[in-house]
Amino acid sequence: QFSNYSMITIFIRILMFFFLAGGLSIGNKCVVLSTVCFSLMCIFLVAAIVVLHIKLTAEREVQATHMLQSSSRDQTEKDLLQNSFNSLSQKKLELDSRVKDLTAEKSQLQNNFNSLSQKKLELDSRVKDLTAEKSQLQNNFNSLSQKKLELETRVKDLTAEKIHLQNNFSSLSQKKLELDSRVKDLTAEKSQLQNNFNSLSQKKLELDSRVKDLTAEKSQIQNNFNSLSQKRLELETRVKDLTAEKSQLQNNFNSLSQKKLELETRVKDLTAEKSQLQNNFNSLSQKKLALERRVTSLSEELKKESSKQDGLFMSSELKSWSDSRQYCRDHGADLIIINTEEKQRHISSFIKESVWIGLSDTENEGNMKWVDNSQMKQGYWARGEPNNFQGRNEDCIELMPSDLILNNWNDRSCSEKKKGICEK
Ligand SMILES: [Ca+2]
Ligand SMILES: [Ca+2]
Repeated sequence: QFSNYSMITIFIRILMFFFLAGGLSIGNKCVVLSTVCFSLMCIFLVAAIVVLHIKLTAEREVQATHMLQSSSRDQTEKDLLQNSFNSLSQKKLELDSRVKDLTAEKSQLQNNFNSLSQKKLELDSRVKDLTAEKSQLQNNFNSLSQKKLELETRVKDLTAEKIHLQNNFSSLSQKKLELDSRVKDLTAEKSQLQNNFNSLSQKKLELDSRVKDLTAEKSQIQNNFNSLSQKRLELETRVKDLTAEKSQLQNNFNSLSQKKLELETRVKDLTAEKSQLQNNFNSLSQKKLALERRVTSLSEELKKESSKQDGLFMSSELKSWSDSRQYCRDHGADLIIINTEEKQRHISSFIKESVWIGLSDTENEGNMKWVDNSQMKQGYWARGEPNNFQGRNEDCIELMPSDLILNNWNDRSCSEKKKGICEK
């Protein structure tokens, strides 16, 4: 700075020298004055600069001192700051670590948040469903409450009914006990009745058998009754004729009575005549009976004659089966073969006694054969026949007209004596 001031002083002295030298050399007073003025101005200017410069220097020194002091203070602050900086760096590291941890934690929390959001959505959906379900359940609950009220009413009614039924049940139980007792008695009675029923059933079976026999007998009697009815009709005709005759006689008698009234004298004679007529009537009645017997015998003969026309006739005497057969053969015939129901009915209708027919099992026991050696196809056996009765050797067959028309054959011992019925 000192050199700077020296140089400026030297520069100003040089400039004053030149101006002074120039003014003197030229010799002009104005110019010398101007130069002097100018030189003075320069001097003042330089002085101002110097003063300013000194002032600035002083300020700079103060400032430097001040700066030194402040620099010392700054150093201390800097140390302090350095320490602070170090501790802050340490804290920053810790904070970085902390930030790192927090970032991881935040990431974890973000994931949790996402999953929770997902769950929340699901739960929202679930809540929606549950709300709908709850609404449905509320409706159900309302209807069930309604039903419950109805059921309570029903329960009340049923309870009353139950009490009523309980009473009925009690009385019925009492009655049941009585009925049980009654049932016991009835069971004993029933057992007794069952025994009675069994014995009656047995008797009924016996009676059934008896009824069957009686039915057969009745049928036979019916046939006899029919033939007697026929005879009765004939006799009724005869009686009718006789009644007419009697009526005629009655008329005669009436006219005679009339005449008797008119001719009392002739009464006696007429009475005698009447008596005579009565006798005549009696003898005529006798003759009528004789004629009826004659008619009957002629009918029998007529039947026999018609049988002869069929080629049928009876043997004349009682003989064994073989002798009867021989009788038929001697008359150009043989014992009869009955192989149709019609023939069985026809023969049973006019036979009056038991007769041999042309059937036997002489050759082979149980194998019934006709006299033409043909097998029997249809038998009209009486009840229980053929039976070889009581172990006897019954091999020849008889027809018994006293039995049923279609059940009147019987096996007999061939040596029994009977008439036979022959067929040409
Ligand atoms: Ca036999
Ligand atoms: Ca027998």
